[in-house]
Amino acid sequence: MSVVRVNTQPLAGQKPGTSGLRKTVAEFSRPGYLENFVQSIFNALGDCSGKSLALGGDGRFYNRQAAQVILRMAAANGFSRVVVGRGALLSTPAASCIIRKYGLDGGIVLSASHNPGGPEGDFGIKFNGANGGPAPESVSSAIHAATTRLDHYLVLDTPDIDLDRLGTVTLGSTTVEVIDPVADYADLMASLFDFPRIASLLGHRRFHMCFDAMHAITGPYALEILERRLGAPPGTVINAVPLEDFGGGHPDPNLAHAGDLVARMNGDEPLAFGAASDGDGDRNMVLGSGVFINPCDSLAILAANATAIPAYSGGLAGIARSMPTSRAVDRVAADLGIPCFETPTGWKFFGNLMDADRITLCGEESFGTGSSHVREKDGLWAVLFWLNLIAALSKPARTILREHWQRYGRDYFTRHDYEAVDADKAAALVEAVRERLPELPGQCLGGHTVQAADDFCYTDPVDGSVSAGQGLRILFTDGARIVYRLSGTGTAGATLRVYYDSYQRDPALLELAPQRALATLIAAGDELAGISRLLGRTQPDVIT
Ligand code: G16
Repeated sequence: MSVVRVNTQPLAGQKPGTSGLRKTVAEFSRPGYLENFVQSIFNALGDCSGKSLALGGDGRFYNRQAAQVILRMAAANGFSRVVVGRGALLSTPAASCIIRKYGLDGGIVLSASHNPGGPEGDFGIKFNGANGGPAPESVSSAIHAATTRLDHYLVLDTPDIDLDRLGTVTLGSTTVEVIDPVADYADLMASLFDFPRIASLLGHRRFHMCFDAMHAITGPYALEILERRLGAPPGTVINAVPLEDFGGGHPDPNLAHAGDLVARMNGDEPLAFGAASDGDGDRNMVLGSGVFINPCDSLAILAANATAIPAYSGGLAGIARSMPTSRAVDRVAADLGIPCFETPTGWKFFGNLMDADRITLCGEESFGTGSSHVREKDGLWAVLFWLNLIAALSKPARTILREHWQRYGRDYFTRHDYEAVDADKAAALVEAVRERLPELPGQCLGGHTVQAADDFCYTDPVDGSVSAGQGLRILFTDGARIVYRLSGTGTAGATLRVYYDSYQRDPALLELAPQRALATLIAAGDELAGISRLLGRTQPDVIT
């Protein structure tokens, strides 16, 4: 077993996006592509000797091969310990849990999240730090800089190890521990929630639920927690076996892609509660009987009722949401008299606030909700939070939602995605709106008068780092808002995201369909940016 130094040269385009490096499998399989990026992570960390890592991924195509390469490279770079989930599996929140629980120096998570998988699909790799959270921008920039000046990588000349057997293997001077990917995470959940109470809800003859794991990583986690530990009837978890191509589906928990769940919710025996998670287990969608609970509302409701949950019974230090997320949670924070932070899109921005005990809960419109129990968003955690709430309040999810709107008013929200558009055209569209920002205040767009317009810039209150260019905000005098930004997670062309939200207090107008409630704003947003004209798209590809 010897360390081999392989000469290489920088490969273009290895700049981490919103959440690590996401590319097609074809791109990742190019000779040296994965190795270059992994070596750049290690170079950015400095001297790796004696350091420890967690390793695992969402099980998508190329996950196993990549894990073996990373283990050989970690050994060659001097890591003393790598903790890897059996089968090279770890959900994103479980990876965060393991980094924190075992006091590791960081972790590598193999995932392209909700993007499709398989040989024709996407792959991804992200680095998390010792706090268990996604690398902050400073670390991502250092990794990217390292990719541009790489001339060699190190790899141990050794065969693959058996990742399907629990136990310890030695690779050179590195100890590789293959652990159960589920147990630590399931124990953590049991420590946060009132499991006996949830078990009694799940055992109630009139409460039926379904969890759709979408053939992605949460299958084994949901089976262990919902069916084994909490006693939900067998079959509660559907699509529970992780598959390398997610069964040909798109592991994105929304109404468009979680078709099996939606069908069950609306079947002959309608369910009281439904939920789904994504490829790597960090996103969640929750449905009540006959209602979709928007992630922005979900965050607000969890915050408003947090003290009903054992882990949060002492109250919340503060709350944070990403900028495009509706301001529903701001109203709760104001009511509770706790701080509310507005961060750029990307879970990495919440880490500092949590580490400094400034926030307990946080969330994003992109189906992400979480708390300081780990440093990633956490799909199953959100589902358990809802179940605990339903049990503690003895009310169905739809009643909890409606009562929340009656008390706080409703923030109507929708996001329109224009996917795989020409990157230059998308950039030009955003630039054109940016140039118009100074002239917009006072103008009337679709019946809404602009109060302010800016390009969101965030100064981290903990370390003072500044993140500029985080999305264009058009704020209206009636409380409505339009946000334009380009996605940082797509792999084909560009994805333009346009977010619309408006506030409604009138009790008689709280139950409209969001597209209807926001119709004038949507027309104004299309008109202002010239979406149909410049992109040639008359309809968004995805509406959430
Ligand atoms: C990632 C990030 C999220 C972000 C989402 C969408 O989620 O962790 O913080 O909101 O991407 O980002 P964008 O709008 O730039 O595409 P995930 O679940 O894809 O890892």
